[in-house]
Amino acid sequence: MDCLFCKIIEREIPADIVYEDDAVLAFNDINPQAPTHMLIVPKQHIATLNDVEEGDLALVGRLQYTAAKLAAEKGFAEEGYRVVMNCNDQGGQTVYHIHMHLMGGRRFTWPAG
Ligand code: DGP
Repeated sequence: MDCLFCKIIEREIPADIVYEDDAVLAFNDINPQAPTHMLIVPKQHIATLNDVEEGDLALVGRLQYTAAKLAAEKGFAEEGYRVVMNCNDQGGQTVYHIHMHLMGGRRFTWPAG
């Protein structure tokens, strides 16, 4: 499968990996939008949020749980942070393997652009 994030998971493409367990991998975004900008991805290939099935719900929850743990490790859990999941073209998705952006270390504005 020609998927960039699957290749990072398989170590075929290098990335700055910050966390790994049996189900998820987290690595620094190549184009950071904040002092800390990580991507948390499931090891299972799921192309978009629209493809999440009922059996994947714990896995998707684990992305959020991992984001909160990493935010605490980075020291910005209390001051706050932003998590984002983009879906399809109009939602801003460019890599078709679901991922949670974890951004911290600056103030974010709303609404998002
Ligand atoms: P999205 O637009 O939501 O699909 O986010 C994709 C993110 O992936 C974007 O912020 C840039 C990041 N990205 C793209 N290619 C690479 C890569 O080769 N390595 C890393 N670490 N991040 C990448």
